[in-house]
Amino acid sequence: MISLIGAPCDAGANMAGAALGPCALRRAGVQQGLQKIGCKVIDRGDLKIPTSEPHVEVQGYRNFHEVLAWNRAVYAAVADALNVGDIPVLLGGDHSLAMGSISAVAANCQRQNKELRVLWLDAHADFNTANTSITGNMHGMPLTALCGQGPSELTELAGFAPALRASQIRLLGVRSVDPEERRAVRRAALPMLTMRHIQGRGIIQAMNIALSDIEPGTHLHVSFDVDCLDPLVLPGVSTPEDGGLQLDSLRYCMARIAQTGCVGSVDLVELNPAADPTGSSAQRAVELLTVLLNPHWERHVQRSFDWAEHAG
Ligand code: Z70
Ligand code: MN
Ligand code: MN
Ligand code: MN
Repeated sequence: MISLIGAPCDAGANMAGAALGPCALRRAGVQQGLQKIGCKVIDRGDLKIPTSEPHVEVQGYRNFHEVLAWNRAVYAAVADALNVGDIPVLLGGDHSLAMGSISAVAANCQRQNKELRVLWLDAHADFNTANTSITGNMHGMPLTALCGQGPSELTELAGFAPALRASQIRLLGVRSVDPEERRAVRRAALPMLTMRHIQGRGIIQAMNIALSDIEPGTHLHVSFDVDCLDPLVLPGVSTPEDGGLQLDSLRYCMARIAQTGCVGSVDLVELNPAADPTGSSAQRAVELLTVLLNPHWERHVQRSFDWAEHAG
């Protein structure tokens, strides 16, 4: 069973709008789309947070209290879904929410003695701390917190820290890294397939590398920041970056990931419906999610393979 969990939060983002994501994804038919391909889906509705002191910056972390409150709520909801054996699909909301969702996944994997891998599809590396960030926006910081850097309220959501080692992460589609963030990425040896890598090797090779050493039985968490797509394909984001993935390429990535049979949890984040009033961005995001979660991925993969081979 797939558990849809809405988290209308944009406290971690650079502008308002991502909080409209869950509503727009439902309007684009996320539940029906997944049911149509044969998934059982329960929509658990939107999370709420207690009203906290708003808009306070704590040691360089903007809106710290709201972001923390959202992540505690996300942690609890994702943990509940995993406990009953569901596949949680977090409908964001901005990408700071991945601290809560992946912390819950890491705690669950630890209890069940399962390997955990995180595929992070994103234009950005999201590997800032307050010290390296130019903006203070916490959607640029979730991976550092998960790797144990930052305030203990964030790093210890799982009950232990770090929730993740850098070697468990694969970033895909990156093309915007801040200068100090780049140094941190290198220091941590964070595995990253940038757009330059993908354009150089081709998408087939890039996915071979990204998925090369996944053992059967691994829990695969896919953190899908929709700004990994080219803004011409998906304009509805808060931080568009040129030179992103084309629709066919990402469809192929999603099909290859589905083919592992290991997808155990998903974040769908950073959709900003206010930046695309046509609603086509939400529809594209939903369509890609249905490729990722398709229980009949064999046919999809064959079709995408045909395409990818011709594209070279
Ligand atoms: C920039 C920062 C970011 C997502 C934008 C942008 C980070 N590196 N992350 N959108 N998902 O402000 O730290
Ligand atoms: Mn992101
Ligand atoms: Mn991003
Ligand atoms: Mn963004």
